[in-house]
Amino acid sequence: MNVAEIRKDFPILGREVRGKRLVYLDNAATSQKPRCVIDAIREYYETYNANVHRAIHYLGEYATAAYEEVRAKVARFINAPSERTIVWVKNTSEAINLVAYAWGRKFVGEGDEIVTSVMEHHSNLVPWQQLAKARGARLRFFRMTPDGKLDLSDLDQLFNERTKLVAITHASNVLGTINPVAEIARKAHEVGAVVLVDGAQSAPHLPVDVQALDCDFFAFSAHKMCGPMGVGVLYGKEELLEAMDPFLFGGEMIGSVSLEESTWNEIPWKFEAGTPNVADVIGFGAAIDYLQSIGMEAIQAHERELVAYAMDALEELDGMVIYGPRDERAGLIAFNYREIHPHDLSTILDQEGVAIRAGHHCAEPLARWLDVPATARASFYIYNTREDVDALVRALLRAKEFFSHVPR
Ligand code: C6P
Repeated sequence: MNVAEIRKDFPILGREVRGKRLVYLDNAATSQKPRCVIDAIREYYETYNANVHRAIHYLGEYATAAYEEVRAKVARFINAPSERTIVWVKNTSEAINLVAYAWGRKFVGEGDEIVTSVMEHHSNLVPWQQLAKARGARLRFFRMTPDGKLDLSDLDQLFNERTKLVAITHASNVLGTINPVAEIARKAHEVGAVVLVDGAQSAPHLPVDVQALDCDFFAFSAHKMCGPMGVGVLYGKEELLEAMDPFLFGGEMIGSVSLEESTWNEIPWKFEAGTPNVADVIGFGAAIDYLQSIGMEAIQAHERELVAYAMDALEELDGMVIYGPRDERAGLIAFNYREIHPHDLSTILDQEGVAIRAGHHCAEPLARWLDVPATARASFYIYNTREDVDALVRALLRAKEFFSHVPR
C-alpha cells in the first residue's frame, strides 16, 4: 500500500487545523472522503440527476441503472448471494431498527430471549431493549473476559430453545475486539436463533464474507468507509426478508394499492419507501471501487501494522491505560492517560491538530463495565501513517506538561 499516494486522494488531508498539519484519528466516527467520491456525487447532480424507478426518460433510466449497479457492487463487496439481499438504509442504526421492527415485532414473543453483549454500541442495544419491552422478551448478555473479549465458554447455557436472536458486533468501536461471529452464528443456528451482526466497524477495515460468516443480517454504514453520510446497508437472507413485513409505508414499496388494501413490492424494494438517497448511493459506489482498488486485505494489514506501532508507542508513556485485547484487534485504541479527563485530553490534542474522540463512544454500558466515565480513542484508516502516531504521542506529552499539577 502506498500511503503517500493514497493521502493525495483526500483533499481534506492537505488542510491545516489551528495552524498545524491535520492529524485525523477519528476514523471510527467517520472517515474522510477521497476526491473520486466527491466527484461521483457532483457528476450525478451535474449530469444525470433524476428520480429512480419512476421516470420513463433518459435521465431517469440512467440514474436508475447507476443506482442499482451500486446495489450489485455492495452485494459482491460482502459476497452476498444476490442484490435482492441488499436493502438501502441511511446508516447502521437504521438497519438495526429495521430488523427490530420488521422482523422482531413479528417473530419475537413473550418469554423469548435476545442475546447481545456489554460491548455493543447503543445502536445494537437500545432497539433490542425496546423490542424486549414491547414483546415481553428477555435480554441476556454474553459474559466477558477481563481483557475485553466475549467469553464463549458457557454458550451451551446462554443459547437455548428460547433464544430467538443473537445481536453482536463484529468489531467493538471501543475495545477493538474482533468477535468470532462465524463461530457464534454456528452455535446460535443450532438452537434455531437468528444472528444479526453489527458490521459498522468491520466492513470498512477487513474483508467481509456474509456467506462464510453465515449471519442472517449484517448492517454497516457508508460514511465510515470513504463513502458519504446518509447511506447504509442492511444485508438479510432472502427467506428472512421475504417473511418480514415492511418497515415504512408509502411510495415505491408497494405492489398495488386500492383505497382499502395494498400489496408489497418485491424485496429489497419492499423496505425502501419514498425517494431514496440516490446521489450518496452513487458516491458509495465510488467508495467501494476505491477501497477495492487498494484491497481489503491490504487495508487490514496496514491497520494491523499501524495499531501495533501505536500500541508500542503508547505503552511507553507513563500513566497510560489501554483498553481491550492485546492480540488481534481492529485499528483503534481507547485509552486513559494520567487521570486527565479524556475531554481535556482531546481539547489539548486538538490544539496540536490531532483529532481524536473522547467520551463513552455511544457505548455507555461498556464504559460502566470498564469502570471509567470516559475514554480517549484514536482510530486509524488507510491514510494514517507512523508520523500520525508520533504526532499523537507528542501531543500527549504536551498534555502531560499542561496538566503537570494533576497527580497520576
Ligand atoms: N460509531 C463511533 O464514533 P451509524 O451512526 O448509524 O452510522 O453507526 C452506528 C454504529 C453502530 N455500531 C458500531 C459498532 C459503531 O461504532 C457505530 C458508530 C461511531 O464509534 C459514532 S457513535
